[in-house]
Amino acid sequence: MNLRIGVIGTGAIGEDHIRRITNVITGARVVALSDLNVNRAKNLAKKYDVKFYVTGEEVIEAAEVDAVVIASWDPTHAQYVAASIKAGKFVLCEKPLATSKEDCKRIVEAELAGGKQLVQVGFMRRFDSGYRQLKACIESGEIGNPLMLHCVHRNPTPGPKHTTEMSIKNSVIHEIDVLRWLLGEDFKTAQVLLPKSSSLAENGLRDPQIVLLETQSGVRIDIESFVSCQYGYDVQCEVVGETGTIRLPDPAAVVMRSHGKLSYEIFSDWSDRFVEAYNIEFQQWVDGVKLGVVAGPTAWDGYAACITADACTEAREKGTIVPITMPQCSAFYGR
Ligand code: NAD
Ligand code: ISE
Repeated sequence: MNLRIGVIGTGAIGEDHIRRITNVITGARVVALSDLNVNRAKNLAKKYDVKFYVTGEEVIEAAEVDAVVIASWDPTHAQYVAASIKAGKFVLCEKPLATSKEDCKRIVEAELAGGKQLVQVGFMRRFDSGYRQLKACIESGEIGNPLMLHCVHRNPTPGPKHTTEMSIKNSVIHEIDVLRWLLGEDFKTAQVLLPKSSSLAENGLRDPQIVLLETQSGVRIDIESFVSCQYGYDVQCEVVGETGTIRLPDPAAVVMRSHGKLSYEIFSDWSDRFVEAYNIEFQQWVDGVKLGVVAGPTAWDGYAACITADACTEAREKGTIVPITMPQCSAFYGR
């Protein structure tokens, strides 16, 4: 039987997820949706023949909704995740789980109190085949222990309300999660360097930024965040180990020789670059929910990422290296 899904937030990725659930993956269908932008949401409800609700809470409480997808703006996530836990429904919340570690902590506590894991966070890079190959290679021991990671996360242009803080909490949070998963350890310090800002970064945005993280075992990581790089969507990750290095592959693309140049296309946004990862993420989420389990990044992972992102914000504001204190993870989350 199809899992009946309610979607909250039908902007860029919300619409993409509706299309994915309807046309790409199996075993689920969208039955309800909601968005502050009523006209857009009603049009989508009509297009996909699903019920429109005025509020996200109504979607969560609707009797015909088995599970919830949250794809509204970052600051709205915490309230909808909390409501989903209260309603006892499985929920896939786009990253970040919340915009502060305090909100994440409340979510973790509510889930623990309910005694059942219900929350998955949309850290879809864990499902990307390139990152999976990196993880398998690290775990095989082929390059020895990882010592340093050099990472790049570039977007052509930022969203209209993008802030200096969001470059980390909304964007670099992907690296924070996927590197924690890749290396299997938490971070112990954070520092943020602010190079000369691009003249194309508007409204006082500090862009690029360099995030420096140190893991508990001493691996050093540098992440360049550049949300107004203009030329394309570009995600890079190189792991330097004791006996070799490995690098995240670029997505397969046609190599062109033309007009005296050798070239291949660079994607322009995340929806193309990580399309396979989103598809796998959703298929595995649906399959897991049907078995009554969360098969991806948990609320604890969302909490750990937010603790690290908050430390980065503090480090940027203070201009210092900030220690990261990670609370003891409950056995409930399997660690
Ligand atoms: P968007 O602005 O295109 O869409 C967000 C939608 O949320 C808008 O239509 C807005 O009207 C709606 N909204 C805002 N507040 C709401 C509320 N209280 N209730 C219901 N709807 C509300 O943004 P987007 O790019 O689609 O991003 C949406 C979310 O997905 C963000 O949290 C973002 O961080 C995340 N995201 C994740 C990825 C990824 O790679 N995993 C990629 C893009 C976006
Ligand atoms: C966006 O919300 C995403 O999650 C994208 O993956 C990321 O590259 C972008 O910077 C964010 O704004």
